[in-house]
Amino acid sequence: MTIIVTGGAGFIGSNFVFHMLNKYPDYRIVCLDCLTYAGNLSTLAPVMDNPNFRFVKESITDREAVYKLFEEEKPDMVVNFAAESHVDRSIENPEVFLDTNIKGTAVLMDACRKYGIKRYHQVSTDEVYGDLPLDRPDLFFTEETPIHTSSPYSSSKAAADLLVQAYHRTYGLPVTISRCSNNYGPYHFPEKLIPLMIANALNDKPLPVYGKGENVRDWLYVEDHCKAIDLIIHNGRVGEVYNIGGHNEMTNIDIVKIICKELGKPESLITYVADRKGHDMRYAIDPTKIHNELGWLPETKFADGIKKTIKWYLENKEWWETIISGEYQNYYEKMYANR
Ligand code: NAD
Ligand code: TDX
Repeated sequence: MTIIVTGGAGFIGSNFVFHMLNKYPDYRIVCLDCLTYAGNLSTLAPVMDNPNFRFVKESITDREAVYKLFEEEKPDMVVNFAAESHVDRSIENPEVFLDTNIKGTAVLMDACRKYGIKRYHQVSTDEVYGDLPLDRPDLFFTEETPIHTSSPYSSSKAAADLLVQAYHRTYGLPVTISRCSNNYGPYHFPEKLIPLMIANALNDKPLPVYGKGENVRDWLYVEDHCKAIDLIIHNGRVGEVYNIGGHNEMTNIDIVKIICKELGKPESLITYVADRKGHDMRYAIDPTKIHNELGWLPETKFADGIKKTIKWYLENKEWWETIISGEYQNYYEKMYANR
């Protein structure tokens, strides 16, 4: 079995590469990643010498490079994690989101059509469903919830999902789609809420909470997401969408307070800043389908997962300190200068 994992130098993709190489010692895992600001080759250092692993630095939007890779590797499956993934960046500059998230997905699927494939899996997000109101805790996203996006990021992911479904119906491509809630864990890029707050708190820097901090996200430990995708690509039904989430809804402000407590830092570091434009209020996944069909359940409780995550950031300072210097610093200063 040869699997092309795109975006494998990013947060979830790298965790998936580790999971697959560990669990399936006879699989060949080929990581296709063009190493944007969010991709980090040092993340993959532990598997670089593994004979079952190959890293290829190319963009999923480069048709020629993608076709060449398919000719060389003749993959059985493709799992597409590669994307521009940060909502705030999409609000600043949507264009690259359209290019990578939409066009890149089409190029990958064209390669799958041309060379044949057993499964194309699209890693999508709960953000394609839009948001839920805070005063209706009885409402959850199911696979039947209409697509109703808020940001350029989520719109580009929704467009990609629609293309995936179109390629299934029109060309009979054997696809699956998963829509997961917010992940957290090791190798999470420190522009996202949890790693940003950990890094800032450790540096005694202000903790910028958007708006009133009342927005709710449904947090899932990254390993649980990887296990769900593993189940879907092996046992999921072709043409289906599977929601992934662990019924772990929390407000942003509660998350930040937990991080302060775990690190022994004062809550006075919390700084309320201007809200994100078009900020989604609440995400909440109904994971009944993946539980009933594939027996998936999240294994990591938030109380344990956040401790493990904080421990990882304490033990891997070099990884994130390198990242928050350089180009990222310019982005950070620009993002927060006017808030
Ligand atoms: P990330 O930003 O950490 O990593 C993205 C990776 O894709 C990077 O390694 C980057 O170099 C690579 N990449 C970007 N553009 C590329 C291109 N044109 N060609 C090849 N590689 C490219 O993202 P993440 O948080 O790990 O998210 C991975 C996937 O999961 C994305 O598709 C995202 O939409 C989805 N998702 C993320 C979350 C979350 O909470 N992080 C939740 C649900 C779904
Ligand atoms: O500094 C911050 N302050 C703050 O209050 C940041 C970076 C975020 N926030 C808020 C915005 C959100 O309500 O925290 C919440 C989480 O923000 P992000 O970490 O940026 O994640 P989110 O916008 O929810 O999107 C994430 O989950 C779904 C991923 O980045 C997406 O790729 C995924 O599809």
